[in-house]
Amino acid sequence: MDNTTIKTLFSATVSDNQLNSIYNKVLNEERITPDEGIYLFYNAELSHLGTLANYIREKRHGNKTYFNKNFHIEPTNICVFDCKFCSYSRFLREKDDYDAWELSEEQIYEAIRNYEGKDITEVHIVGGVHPKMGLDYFKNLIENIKKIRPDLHVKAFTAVELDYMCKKAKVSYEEGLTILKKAGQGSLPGGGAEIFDEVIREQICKDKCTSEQWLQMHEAAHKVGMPSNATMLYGHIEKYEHLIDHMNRLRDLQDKTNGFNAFIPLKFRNKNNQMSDIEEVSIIDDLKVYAMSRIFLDNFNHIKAYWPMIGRKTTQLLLSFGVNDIDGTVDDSTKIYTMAGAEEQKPVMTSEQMIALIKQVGRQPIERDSVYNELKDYSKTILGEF
Ligand code: V47
Ligand code: SF4
Repeated sequence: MDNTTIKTLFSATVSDNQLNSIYNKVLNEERITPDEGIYLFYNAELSHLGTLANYIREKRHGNKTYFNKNFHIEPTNICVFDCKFCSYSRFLREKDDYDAWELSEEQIYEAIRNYEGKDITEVHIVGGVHPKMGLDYFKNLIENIKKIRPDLHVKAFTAVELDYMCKKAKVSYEEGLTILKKAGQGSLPGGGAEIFDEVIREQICKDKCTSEQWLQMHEAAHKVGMPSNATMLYGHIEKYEHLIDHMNRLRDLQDKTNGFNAFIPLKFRNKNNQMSDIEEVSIIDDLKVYAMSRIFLDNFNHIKAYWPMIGRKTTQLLLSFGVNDIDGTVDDSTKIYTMAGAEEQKPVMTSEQMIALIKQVGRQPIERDSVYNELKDYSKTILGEF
């Protein structure tokens, strides 16, 4: 639907003047304020949010839907921190637990070698914050990974891991990131952001880096030339006001640096963690949060649905609620969500399956690299041909 048709439809059917004026702002590509964002969250119908988010998505990207060919390495789930929502981490004293792990360097190199000859383009490395794995260790690790596979883009370490490494090594964020960049790191993933509101953060993850530090780390990364993503953990004890505050802090930083590639809302999963008494939110809330992020974050190019967490069917629906990126093939190489009870207990999709998932809902599958250069358009490919 074009802009004028949507405006006519809304003005004929929506009696709330405030809503109508916010809708018009969005359709005129004017930035909405945090108060207007909160108003939409509480008062707009889901179908209206979907229409607006889809309008923005199609204006920017048409039907294009990006994915990449990637896998994850999680060096350890031993972690010095104790985030209440985390189902995955184990303390050092629990090292002998059957589900605690610490990969050796050799095991990590072996994992890279296993992809020899395969057209994978990215390795995503994140894990627990292990007290013995520091900046030197990871610098060396990345250098060796790049020796084995120089073409692989290394997307690595959340701001939480980086903050710990830099503090331990007594270097500034910029110095630490420059060392890792020289070793071959290409970008940062968006994890560790959770919810920036300090009162909520205190309750769900009080001992790891602060919101301010998370934002400073990403600002420093953008300054040294490493792009990054940003996440938001929704669907637990936060309110809509906190989601808008979170996105507003990101929008402000993006105005300053333009270094964020994608925004990724992450749905809280409640299995096997200290917040298991909290019910997971419904799919209606999922659609709403994604649509609102497309509407509010006018300076983020890409909104990503991370399918291993949200599931394949919801990912397909989200392609009409603002999402234009569905992450990668993953190859069953991450445990963060399987341990937290996500539907995807074996997260692996072949590229054929990713293409089919995108095509089934009438979108155009485009393979991208880690910084969104387009590698291949699969819209004309007959499934089964490759
Ligand atoms: O920061 C942990 C989240 C994040 C749970 O940048 C949970 O491309 C829900 O950030 N329920 C790490 N979420 C993963 C991450 C990520 C994933 C995929 C792609 C990218 C990217 C980044 O996982 C953590 C935390 O917010 N998380 N436990 C849970 N129970
Ligand atoms: Fe550690 Fe990350 Fe889990 Fe927090 S979310 S306990 S920092 S592994």
